Amino acid sequence: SEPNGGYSYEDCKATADWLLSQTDIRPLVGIVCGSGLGGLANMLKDQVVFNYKDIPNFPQSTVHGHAGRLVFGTLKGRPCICMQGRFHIYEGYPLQKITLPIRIFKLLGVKTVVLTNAAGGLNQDYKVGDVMIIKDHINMPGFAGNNPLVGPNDERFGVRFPCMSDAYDRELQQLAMDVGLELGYGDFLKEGVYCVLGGPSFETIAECRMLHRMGADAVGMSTVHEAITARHCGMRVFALSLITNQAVMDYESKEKANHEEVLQTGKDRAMQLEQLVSTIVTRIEHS
Ligand code: 6GU
Repeated sequence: SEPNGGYSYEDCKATADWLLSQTDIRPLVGIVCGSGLGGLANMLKDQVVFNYKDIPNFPQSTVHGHAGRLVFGTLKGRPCICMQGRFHIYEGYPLQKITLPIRIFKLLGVKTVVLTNAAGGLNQDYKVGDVMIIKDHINMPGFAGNNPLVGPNDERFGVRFPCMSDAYDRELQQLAMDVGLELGYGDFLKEGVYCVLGGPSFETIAECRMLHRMGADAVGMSTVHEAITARHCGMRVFALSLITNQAVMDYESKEKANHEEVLQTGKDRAMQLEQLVSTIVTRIEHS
């Protein structure tokens, strides 16, 4: 293992080759299901399922609301892979462990990564149940040196200093907006900036106010590390946040952020999110 606690290219390759030996499905799209959004994986047909504990090198998932399964299958005939349950900083994993599945996606042949998450709304125009197309991110842990690419760089994955000004594919954002409007989701479809924090405590009122003034529209505890890792190794990235609760911004408010509300909002919007993501996936073109 590498000095940063990460995995070598050979480690990733061994896991990818093991998976490829277990299934004939060759996914072009990799989907990561956020908290309460695991239903996305259930849409796949002809499923080949692996529990994380049975996959060589794979970390285990510890959070309620995250299943811990890797699902291969097809979505309207398109070969896909779905992570049902992701890994988070607050579980105590190093960032290189959190992002290992993204590199495995790459070595499986995935071209486009679709990331989903549950997030708190900072933008005052957002309501619970809104779906935000992520157009950009603020990597707060990165400001303190916590970036998944810290450590020796293996050029077989990508360059030492990858560009992030085009992290979220603009064509896919437009496609998502088009699809969302066609499906009649215009009233709750937004686009904005996602800010990641380490968690697991939710933000204070002062922190929410600060993040909002910095330009963040939503706050969460995932996705950004995966997006960085995916862009580093040349995959296209599309990401969505389900606004599961309003971040508390004033001292008069009686609201309190909690995981139950996050999961409930996920359930309430599950059907529309599944429709949105599956329709987007079937319209992604791979040259
Ligand atoms: Cl309010 N904050 C964070 N950091 N993550 C969340 C959230 C809030 N709501 C859902 N996930």
